[in-house]
Amino acid sequence: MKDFFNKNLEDVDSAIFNTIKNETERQKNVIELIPSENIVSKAVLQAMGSPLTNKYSEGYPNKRYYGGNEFIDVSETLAIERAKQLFNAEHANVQPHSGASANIEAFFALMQLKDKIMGMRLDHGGHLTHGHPVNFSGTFYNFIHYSVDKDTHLIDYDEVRSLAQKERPKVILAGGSAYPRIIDFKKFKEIADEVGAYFMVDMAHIAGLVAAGVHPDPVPFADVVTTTTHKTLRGPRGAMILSKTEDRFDRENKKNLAQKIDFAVFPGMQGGPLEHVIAAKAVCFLEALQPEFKNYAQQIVKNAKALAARLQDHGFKLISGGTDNHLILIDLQNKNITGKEAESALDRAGICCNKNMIPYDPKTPFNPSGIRIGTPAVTTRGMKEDEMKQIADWIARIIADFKNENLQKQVAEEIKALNAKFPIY
Ligand code: DSN
Repeated sequence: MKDFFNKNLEDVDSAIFNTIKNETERQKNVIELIPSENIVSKAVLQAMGSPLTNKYSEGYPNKRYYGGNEFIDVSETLAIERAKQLFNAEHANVQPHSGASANIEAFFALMQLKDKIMGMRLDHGGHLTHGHPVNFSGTFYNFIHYSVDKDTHLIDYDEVRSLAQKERPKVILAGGSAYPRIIDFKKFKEIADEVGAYFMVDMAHIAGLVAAGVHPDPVPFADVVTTTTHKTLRGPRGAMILSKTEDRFDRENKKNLAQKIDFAVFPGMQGGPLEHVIAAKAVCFLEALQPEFKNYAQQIVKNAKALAARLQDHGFKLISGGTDNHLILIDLQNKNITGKEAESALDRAGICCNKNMIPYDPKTPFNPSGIRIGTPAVTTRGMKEDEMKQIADWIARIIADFKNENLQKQVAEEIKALNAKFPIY
């Protein structure tokens, strides 16, 4: 038995070994433009692939339901303290397994079943967990959705205000997964205050930009902020919840807001935390606290702007006319190709992106009119504005002739040559 545990993966399970090898090769060879993906450091990988996965540690540092947690407590405490330092937050819970879990837990802490909450429509840039009817959020809570303006594609804060005044929600939620522009969190907070609502932000997409100060910070304004840790923040797949300590609307309760959040995560929604991932989150936060991370996040935005500008030179229509952050939403209606066709043609050429609904899309989620691209992963590889122009040129060539498989193969080879200059792992 002892020998079994000391064998390498290659010798124990060649199928999984080869799959990991193939996937790593794929990541090396493609231009990764899915804006929610990134490439973690070796240090993050090492923390994730560690024996910390063996440990049960239900509870919180120094308040566990299992013994033997003296080292796990060190790691989780470091993750909490670094998260608080990075975002200047009063409270951090680093246990949520995913962004969806973090949102469930935040809702559970703030609301009763069927309470009213306002969020952005999914097809206007919101998120499935922001009240879509097929999701728990749309089933358990009474979601009211705000839209983006039909012409500018920007959040219409006047609409948000009048909807909030009419509906008097318990929570107003900002943030999303396909909104390419700055979100005015101060304005949202003013509206929340006017109607006596909690203000919650899901900053999953922009957390790295916020950490580096290249996107306005929601933390000073929001009661609760959820985020994943694996997008622009460039950490392991997982999430966390930041919050204020005090509950502005419930000072009589024995629990303050920070305690309500912790209680909603465990024992409310989750069991044993993934301590190997929490250790990797701690590493990610340490990396994000370094001055180099600021340069990285600035370059993400510069790259997105360069990519957007060159795509526009090629006649692409961009939702909202451009980008302020890491992502670009392309309206393909003038290119006679659907999002689905574009995604698979680009995929065959080695450019990964995802089909996406655009605001007021006449098509369906399975075959929408847009694609969503972004620059976090290519920026991690070290690519800059010149490479963004090259990528835009490839996208334009592929889309203009999307059935041409020879062209796709040729571009895939050109991409491999470029990627060889920007190695990962
Ligand atoms: N799946 C994530 C994204 O791609 O934006 C959001 O959950």
